[in-house]
Amino acid sequence: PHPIYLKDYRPPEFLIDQVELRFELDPECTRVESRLSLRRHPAATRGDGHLRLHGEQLKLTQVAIDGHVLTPAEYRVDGEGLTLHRVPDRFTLETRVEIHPNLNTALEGLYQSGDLLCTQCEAEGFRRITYFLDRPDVMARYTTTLIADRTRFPVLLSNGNPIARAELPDGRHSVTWDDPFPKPSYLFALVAGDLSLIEDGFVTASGRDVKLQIFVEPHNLDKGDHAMRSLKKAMRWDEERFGREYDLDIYMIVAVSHFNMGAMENKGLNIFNDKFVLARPDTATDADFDGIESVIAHEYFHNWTGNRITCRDWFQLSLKEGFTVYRDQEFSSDVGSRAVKRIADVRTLRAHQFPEDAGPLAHPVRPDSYIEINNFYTTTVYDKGAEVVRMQAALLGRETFRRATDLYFERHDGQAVTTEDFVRCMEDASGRDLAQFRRWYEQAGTPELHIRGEYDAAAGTYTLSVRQETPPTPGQPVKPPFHIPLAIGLLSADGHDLPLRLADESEPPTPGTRLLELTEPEHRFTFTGLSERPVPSLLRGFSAPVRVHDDLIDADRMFLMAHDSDGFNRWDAAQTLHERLLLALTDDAAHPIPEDYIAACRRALCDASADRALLAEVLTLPSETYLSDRMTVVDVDGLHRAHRQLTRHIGERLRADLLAVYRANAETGPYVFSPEAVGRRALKNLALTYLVHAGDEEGRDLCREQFEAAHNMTDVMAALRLLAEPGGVGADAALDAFHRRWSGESLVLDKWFAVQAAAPRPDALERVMALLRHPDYSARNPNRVRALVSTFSNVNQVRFHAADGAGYRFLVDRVLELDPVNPLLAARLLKPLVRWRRFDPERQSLMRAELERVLGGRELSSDVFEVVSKALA
Ligand code: HT7
Ligand code: ZN
Repeated sequence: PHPIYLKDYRPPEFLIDQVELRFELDPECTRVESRLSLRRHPAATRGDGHLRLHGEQLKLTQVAIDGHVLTPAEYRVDGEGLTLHRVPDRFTLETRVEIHPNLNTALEGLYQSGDLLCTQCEAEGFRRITYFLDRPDVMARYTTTLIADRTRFPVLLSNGNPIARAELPDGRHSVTWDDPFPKPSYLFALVAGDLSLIEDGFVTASGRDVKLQIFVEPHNLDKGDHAMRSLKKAMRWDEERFGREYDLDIYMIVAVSHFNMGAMENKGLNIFNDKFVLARPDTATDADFDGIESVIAHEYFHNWTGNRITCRDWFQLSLKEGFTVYRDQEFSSDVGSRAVKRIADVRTLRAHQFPEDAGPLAHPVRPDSYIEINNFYTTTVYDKGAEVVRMQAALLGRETFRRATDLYFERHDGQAVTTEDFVRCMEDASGRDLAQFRRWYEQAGTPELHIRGEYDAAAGTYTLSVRQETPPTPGQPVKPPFHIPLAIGLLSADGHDLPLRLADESEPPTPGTRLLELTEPEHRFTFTGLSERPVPSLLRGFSAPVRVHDDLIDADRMFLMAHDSDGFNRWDAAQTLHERLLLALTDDAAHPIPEDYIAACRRALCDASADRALLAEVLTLPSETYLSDRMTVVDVDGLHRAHRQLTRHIGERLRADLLAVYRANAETGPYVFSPEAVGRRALKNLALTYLVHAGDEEGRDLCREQFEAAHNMTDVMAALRLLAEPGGVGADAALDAFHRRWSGESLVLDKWFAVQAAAPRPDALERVMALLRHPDYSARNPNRVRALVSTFSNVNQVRFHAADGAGYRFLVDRVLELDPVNPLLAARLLKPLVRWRRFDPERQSLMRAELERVLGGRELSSDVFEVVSKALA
């Protein structure tokens, strides 16, 4: 496999205006006829006169130009496509191919999921359906006719609006769909099968009626209401917040059980991993309800950020993904709690993106090369990409940012563009120069801010000195400074925000948050008029994706934890306290656990006025995986021991308060999914976790009762997770009862697999290996593989990194087995091994040997090859 470079981008030599597709659908052998209207790109440099179309795993049965059937001498087929020798400047190309959806285990192109047929074309799956210019800067209008057996496939869906239906002889029927919006091939979709329909409607701001349809397999008909509510909320929000209205008369969502990622934004016909559609209070947790709301919103928002305006090439992936993640984050903040949403997003960023940015797979938000594009659907492109948009929104201010996005939508509607085009809209609407800001798209690595504060009592000033530096990343040894928005506040001794007046300012500032801009390697900001030493609240709301090293003392952090007007920073102060203590306990189990720390936790726990969800976040200890990123050499066993020790200590010391909080937040009525109710359950289950870890008898009884009596999956899973822990009494009985109760409910069974994979019992790996042989396990279902294999290797850090290397061997065996079946999934499974250099020498050599074993495997996919070769480089 060879890399593809951004610098080599050239516009396509041909454009395709119109696509007519005809599918005779059959899982064993589907026939695809395509009719393309091609014309030479007006601006393209004339090449060798040949036309190369992408195509993989297709059996070509006929090819014709302008009605003239070609002889084999007039074209060439190889593993990557079809070359037509000498073509006219404008012509119609007809091809006929055969494909085999039932053999398509990679789940790219047209494949079978259970009894359904469906497609996944992003990024390069369309070339597995027909010969095409399968690149996002070729945008065409599609008309699609689907023909299939009426009994097996009563529902036939594609993009756009249905324009014709017909009954055919021999029990078949056909439906023709027309999509009036030009789109790149990665947004093409079709679905065929026996599906039940949940239907609703939406009237747009301008008064148009849109039909909303969610298709699910018949036994899931009672699990689509939350998805429908979420969709309508998202549609209204996008009108109000971004002025974006839906454009077709029909919006369809289909839930399928075999899907490589979360969902796909195909024009007018979203295809979803059923995990992000199906929910009933007794089958789905609050986290699942939350995930559905945000993924439904995310895919809907793509209609403007991705579909109407798409990417010129795949290096620009963050243009649509970063911006759309930003939009879905803002949606969730507006319909829920802003601080809690920000905390969840920053947790993800710190736990996944920061390590990626510090490891061998680090790449810029706009990468400049790739071997396999599937490997670049990363947390850097998505989540750091969203942070880059968020920083521009902060620098411009809310109203100017809205003007800038309006300009972007108006200027580029119907086009395939670049992140550069996006930034230019930000500049043109604001009049600001973002030249230096562009480095966020170009330079990988997480900047580190070193911040020192100095109070001068005589002058009444407080000076912040800020220095930035960014560690080297592969191919980028030295980095000029970033343009960083740094939001700060200064707190008085009584916990109020002080006015922040810089030395040369005359305007009286209002108390609150102030946005400083860092552009140089070092800055000094002097604030005046301060009669007492303030406590600084730095990087409020996490205003930039950076690591901060400050000179605060623990007392300052406890003060911020109690008083900061910025909810995010109250949480962050608590996290730093937990983290410092956990790392100290990792080094030395006898390290004292300070009384004032316990008192601060008690104050937070008993703060009846605060948002319960925020309290639960404040009192949740950082995960072992996150903490391992904070150590120079990861001490797997020490971290696990310290985590247990501190959890137990808090459980013992706060026992009475935890029991009171548990009881005060007990579920009383039917399940409600509201920020308030979710917060109550989160705090209650956190209290239960501390109690059970402390070995408290009453806590254990409450846990067993909750497992047996709860009517919602959030509470059932919280209890089951604790029962499945090492020493959990009755774990096997509880797991068996759960399995019996939910056999046949695939998404609930995923939870059953995951809870066992995550439990850090000494025999965890043996149990996971036994589960591989369970009749409900299937390597063909990505959700099941993720539930068992990814949960074990990513969540169960102490057992995955067992000193004998058995966890590593287990993972690599799975990767080698899966690579020929589903390379995209196999490559993603490898992620926990990529950080091998962070461990002790013994583990390093075990991990490296396993990575080398992968490289030694015959016929690796480009997906797996790229990850392993970069990890070892
Ligand atoms: N845009 C979608 C990406 C996606 C995808 C990419 C590669 C292979 C399979 C895939 N399924 C979905 C998802 C999104 O970000 O909305
Ligand atoms: Zn997306």
